[in-house]
Amino acid sequence: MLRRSAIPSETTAMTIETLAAPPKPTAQKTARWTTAQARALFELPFADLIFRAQSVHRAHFDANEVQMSTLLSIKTGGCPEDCGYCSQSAHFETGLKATKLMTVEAVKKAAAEAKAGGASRFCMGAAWREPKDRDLDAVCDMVREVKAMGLETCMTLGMLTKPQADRLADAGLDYYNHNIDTGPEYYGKVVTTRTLQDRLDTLEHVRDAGMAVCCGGIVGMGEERDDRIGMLVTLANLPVPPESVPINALMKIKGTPLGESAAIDGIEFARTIAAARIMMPSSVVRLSAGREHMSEELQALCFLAGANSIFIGARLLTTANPAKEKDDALWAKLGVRPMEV
Ligand code: SAM
Ligand code: DTB
Ligand code: SF4
Repeated sequence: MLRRSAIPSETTAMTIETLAAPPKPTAQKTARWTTAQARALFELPFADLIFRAQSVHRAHFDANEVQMSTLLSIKTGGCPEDCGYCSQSAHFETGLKATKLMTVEAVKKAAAEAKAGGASRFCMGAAWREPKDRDLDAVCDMVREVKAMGLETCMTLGMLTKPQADRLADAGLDYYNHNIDTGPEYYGKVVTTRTLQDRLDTLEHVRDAGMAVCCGGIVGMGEERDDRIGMLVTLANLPVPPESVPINALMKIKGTPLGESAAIDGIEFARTIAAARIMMPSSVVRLSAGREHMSEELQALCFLAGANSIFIGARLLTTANPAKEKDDALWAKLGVRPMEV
């Protein structure tokens, strides 16, 4: 039984149906979720948490539909940032070869393959602290070309100024991904070269430019449950919650400071997904990096917990993702259908 005092005040004594009411579409200054309220979700008996997450999920989405995106690293490695989980940081010896920005033609070819593989969105990532203005011309061409192929577009290029966000929006970019990575208390243990506030500033520029926000983080970096709670509370209390919330399970990279972190327990991972679903009812919650190391059963549990977005294709940015045949067999077993755009 959910402790009444632990439920957000405006939802106290409400039924599951009314709890699932969508958040206000306009910016909201007051916090939607307190830490105590979020912690109470994590502390629910598992069956109650999953039931509540499923109820919220079904009130907002077709529970058998999953949004499918494919990732491409358009500029790999040599990054000046020191994100302690990342294969692409120049601060660590990870054995990764740095590359230049891909050509628009090569990106178009990869996007065509992604579309043929069943993706409805193509996400392009660059190992930059922030894009240089001179790189934006090429990047905007990529957006226009990929969009013309009938795919939704997403980019993750690091921090953006407002004029850069405007240029990407004008080129037709649908989503911008920029993660907060972890909760405010653990943040300094993960990255020192940019602050959480820097990231929030970029998110504001993206939002103000009119693009949809994709923002989430990573679990399994040695953080405590309270840090996962802090991350979800920060996301849910953004002026407008992100349309897309990727929850990444750390892909451990040899040579990085966080590369030896203990893997997160599967039930705790599913709890994190369920809490994200309940706290951001109309957002798409992405079961992001880490599926390669998850059993079919854990992935199914995450879908039951309200995850409704994934990356398909055998590669993420620099690490592996399940092969198409393996994924297709799982979708057939679960009756999962791709979400229409
Ligand atoms: N360089 C840009 C930036 O960091 O803003 C964009 C690319 S970066 C690789 C995008 C996100 O991928 C990171 O913010 C992080 O949340 C996630 N990520 C990176 N390496 C990861 C790993 N080893 N395991 C899980 N997620 C990872
Ligand atoms: C996100 O949250 N996860 C994706 C995407 N946004 C750009 C990246 C995952 C990267 C996993 C590690 C790698 O392949 O290098
Ligand atoms: Fe660079 Fe992005 Fe990797 Fe951080 S996560 S080191 S910013 S590529």
